[in-house]
Amino acid sequence: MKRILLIAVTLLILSVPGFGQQTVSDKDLATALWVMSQTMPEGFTLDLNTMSYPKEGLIVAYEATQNSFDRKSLPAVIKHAHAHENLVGGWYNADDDRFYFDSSRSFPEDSLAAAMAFARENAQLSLHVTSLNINVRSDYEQEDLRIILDCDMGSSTDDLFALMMLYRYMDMKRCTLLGVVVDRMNRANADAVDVLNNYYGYPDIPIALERAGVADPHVYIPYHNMAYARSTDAEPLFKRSIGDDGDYMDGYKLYRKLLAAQPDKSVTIASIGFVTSLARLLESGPDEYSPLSGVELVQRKVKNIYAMGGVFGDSFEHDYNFTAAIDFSLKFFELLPKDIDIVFSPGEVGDPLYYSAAQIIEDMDWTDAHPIKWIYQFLTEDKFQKMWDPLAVINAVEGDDIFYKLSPRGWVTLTPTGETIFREDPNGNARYQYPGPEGWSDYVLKYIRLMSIQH
Ligand SMILES: [Ca+2]
Repeated sequence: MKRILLIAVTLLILSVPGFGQQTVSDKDLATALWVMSQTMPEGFTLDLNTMSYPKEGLIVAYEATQNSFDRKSLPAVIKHAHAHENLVGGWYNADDDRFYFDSSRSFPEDSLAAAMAFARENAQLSLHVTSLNINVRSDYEQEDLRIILDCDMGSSTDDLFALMMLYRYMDMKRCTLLGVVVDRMNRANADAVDVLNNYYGYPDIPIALERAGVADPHVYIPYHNMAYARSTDAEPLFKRSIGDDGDYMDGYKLYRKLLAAQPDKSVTIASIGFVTSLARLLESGPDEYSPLSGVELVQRKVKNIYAMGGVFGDSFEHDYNFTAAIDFSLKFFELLPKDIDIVFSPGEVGDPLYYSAAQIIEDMDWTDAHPIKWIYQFLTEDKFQKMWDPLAVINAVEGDDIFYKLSPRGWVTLTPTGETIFREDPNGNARYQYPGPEGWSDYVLKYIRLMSIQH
């Protein structure tokens, strides 16, 4: 009977719009919050100003109210909330079967970097994204992560999102993007990367182009003209650092230049396209940047490789990235030093990550002139492209086994017909990502979307 009464009190309090704390005593509020904890196992955020549940916001708890999990703790939580943002969060922790209360702060959803910095200052494990209803981990180690992105920009749109995620990770100081190798032969594809570098605020990141790679790869979505988009006044829509007369280094040359300048075993390569530039790097000899051969340089400087590619599950479809340039790929597999870890994100893992054109345009509605949005508005219909490439970037930055599981260690060999064959061995250098369980793809897609809405 008492419980029913409490619920009634809570519902009464919450059902009156604008029923502010002036008219609800802190004692009643504590009662209401306690009832909510008993009846809302999914958790809640309550704005004490309006007595309503916010529909948006990155919610971060204050460290000061950490470990408030019983009814006695509520007055202190409410007091702290009144002195700060008047926001109280509640969440159930299945690990210890307790419901925790926090005084919280809300950041705009496009301010992830600021919210993340605050969460880390406050020793929080995660922050809550209200509109997407997901929690994002904030207790990561701040590593000195140095990444080279090797992409086939210009064929599929997932490369755009992989690069976008790297800029966002840099906003959060989670990595340094040393350079972008465009493993495609048309300079327009490098110009597109130049546009993205500028758009996302990193105009000086070096870009290189492959000039002896795959001659005529299949293009799923042609967007190489994005770099030359013009407004109705015929003005260039997007800024570039490298003008039409400017030049790009060869892919393998930029690899050599960047690797030579880095500490030993410090560079992560995210390979989300062909491996032609990597093969040419491994075949290269000493030059003005390093007296080492390509193999020696990679062995000394590279820490690990995260590659989108490979087929290890039940699918009979051969991988695209390796088969499109099989001779280069065979060379890459042959020459890659065996002590360098390589993690594959097979196509089937990314297959459920469908980010629709309509959703992309909506998520980027905060600006008119956006290079990725422009592609979806003017160059392509929805071709049901999946977000395969961001997985390799996410794994590279977030760490192994965080965004679901990797296989045991083993060795991967590539056959001349493009099959990737995995042989388990605890001493092997290779692992591959397993397809996620139910709900996983929904989470990952929302995570990518969260990055899209940042600005
Ligand atoms: Ca790609």
